[in-house]
Amino acid sequence: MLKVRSIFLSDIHLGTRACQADRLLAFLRAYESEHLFLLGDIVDFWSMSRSIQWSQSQNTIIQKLLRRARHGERIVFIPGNHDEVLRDYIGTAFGDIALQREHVHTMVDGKRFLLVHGDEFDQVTRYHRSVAVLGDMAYTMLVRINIFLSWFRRVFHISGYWSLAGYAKRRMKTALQFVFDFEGAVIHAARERNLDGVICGHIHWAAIREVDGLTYVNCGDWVDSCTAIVEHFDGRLELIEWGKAVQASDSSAIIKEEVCVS
Ligand SMILES: [Mn+2]
Repeated sequence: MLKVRSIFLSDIHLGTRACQADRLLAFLRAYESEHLFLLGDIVDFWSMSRSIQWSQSQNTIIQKLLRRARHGERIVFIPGNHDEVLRDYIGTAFGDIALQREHVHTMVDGKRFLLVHGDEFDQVTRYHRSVAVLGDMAYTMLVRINIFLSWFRRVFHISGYWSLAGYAKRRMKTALQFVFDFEGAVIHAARERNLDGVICGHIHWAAIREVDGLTYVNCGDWVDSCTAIVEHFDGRLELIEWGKAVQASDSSAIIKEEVCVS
């Protein structure tokens, strides 16, 4: 078990077929922390209003998180747009997990980061809800096609990691400047509050990068890329690409998952 100071996770989308619960469980078994931040879209109530896909592994994730909180790991849950119904419970606790609208986290080196989900900075989600829901359904479809393609690539021994949803997002980003410059908007919010950076989720695109002198960090997601951010005890932030790390070793994982969630 690797001990880190903090773990940042977002966009797990429990309750959907695409949620990579087994991989997340493996990650949670590998990393232990003092602080664990859940930065939104942890439970996907949007998708569950269409159909619920809740597997045993997804239960185990909830149980593990509650147990970790009970045993002294500090867990803060900031709801996102897919779990916005939980925003009504801001200020209360779920087990030992504190629900907050946002949070300022002080790193070991004294730098202060704004923690948010990020949908409030995405003009489409904020002002064009029907477009956002449609986009969400298209994305779900893309992830499903990708599961099939991964299977196809494995069966025909095509090696290497490749993600259709990731590819589509990269193409969209260049074409549309990804919905009115999401990064710029969150960085602007952090700067206005005199903070050193921001850690968010929402766009399913993990990153650690400097933007205009501040640090932009995105946790990515657990439906496609399987990424997390950790803060080490020396203050170093690391992007863990669990999807790539286990791609070679768990060749049957996706198929197993298909069986267990359906
Ligand atoms: Mn979101």
